[in-house]
Amino acid sequence: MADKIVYTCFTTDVIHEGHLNIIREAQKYGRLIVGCMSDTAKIRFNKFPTKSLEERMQLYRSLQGVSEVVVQNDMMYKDVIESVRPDYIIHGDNWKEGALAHMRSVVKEQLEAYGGKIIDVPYTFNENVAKVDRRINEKLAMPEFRRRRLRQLIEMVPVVKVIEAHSGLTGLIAEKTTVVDDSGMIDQFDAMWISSLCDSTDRGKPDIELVDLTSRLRTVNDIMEVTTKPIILDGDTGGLTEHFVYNVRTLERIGVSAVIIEDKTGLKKNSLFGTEVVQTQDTIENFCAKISAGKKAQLSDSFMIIARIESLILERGMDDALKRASAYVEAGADGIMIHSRKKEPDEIIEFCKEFRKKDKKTPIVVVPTSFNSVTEEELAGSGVNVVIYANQLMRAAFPVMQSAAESILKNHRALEIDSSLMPFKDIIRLIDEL
Ligand code: SPV
Ligand code: MG
Repeated sequence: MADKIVYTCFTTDVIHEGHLNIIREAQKYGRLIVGCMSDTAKIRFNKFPTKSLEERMQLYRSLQGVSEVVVQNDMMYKDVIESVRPDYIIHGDNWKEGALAHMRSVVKEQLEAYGGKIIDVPYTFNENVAKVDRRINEKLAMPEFRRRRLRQLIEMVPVVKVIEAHSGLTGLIAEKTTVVDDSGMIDQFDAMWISSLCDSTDRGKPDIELVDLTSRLRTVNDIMEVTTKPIILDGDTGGLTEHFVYNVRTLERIGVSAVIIEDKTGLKKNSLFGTEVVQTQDTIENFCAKISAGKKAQLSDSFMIIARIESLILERGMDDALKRASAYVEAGADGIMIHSRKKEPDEIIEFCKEFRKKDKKTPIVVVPTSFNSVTEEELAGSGVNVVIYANQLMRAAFPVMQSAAESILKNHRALEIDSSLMPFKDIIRLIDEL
């Protein structure tokens, strides 16, 4: 037994009874090596680090019964299985279900190739363990933590994936949805977009800056109450510069990570209408002044003001878009959003490549609603840092709600539609109770 190697991987920032139990059990089989999941891999599990990799390794090393700590970069254990060649991998039996079950089967196959074995120990679930998890989430939801998380993510992952949320419930979907993707990796969204289009539509109002910031903040607050992920607010035109400076302060104080403002003026219409409606682009000078004033008003280092360029939407050409991008960065913008309503991503890719020739660093944000065939990988390869799925949750919900209403009206009862509806007990599983 003494020469056998037992391996376990920890993704945690705080040790609780469950981890201690794993260590205790592991020692019955041999010498325990603990893997410390890297930040990038941990994020894909929806476990944003509150401690650095070094701090986590230090924490694991300090535990009695741990003989060595190594970094695990691959969530599917490939790197450590090759380097450590453990005789046993020990894990809580919670990995027999959900997205983790896939990971277990990949690990099992790799181990069995050379005669290694999995040890499943009953997952420790009690009030203390739940409290530790809750505390981590509460910490992550604090304004200081949440606000800086977007900048951290931009540094940590190849592309930050953002999904629209317009209510507490859609916030929970953004927060908790975890899948095994086509490449066999576990994945989740990194951040949330509070779209002016969806926030207005949810109130039955047009997307013309009619819903004021006070109302928008209600949505932000509803989402913040039940989530930890960073928030990017669609700030429309940013309004009057004299108002924008106050709004920057408000947003950073409550923990919003970024506001995106677009270079339009007058009555704003949604960009997806393009040139079918009258839309006026702001002058470079005015918009730069707005960006600079916002940056000057800002108190924290982490809040981002991202400048959105409407030149391609308004068919003003690539040169205008690129000229504006440089000017906005010069004025202090922390990022550039370039928008297009073309079906193909070509003009977006061209913009990114041209922009990156001169500017390697400033984050680029895109919203692939129309050019939706392009993959995150292709966009990242062209220099994009943040991809926003700006309205899909609302568009998914609306037709289903409408057909439920029609079915009840047609049949004068709810029986016919019931089999297409999610039982409420499944919906409320998303909702945490204290
Ligand atoms: C929004 O989601 O409100 C946006 C993105 O501004 S778009 O609708 O594509 O203009
Ligand atoms: Mg908008």
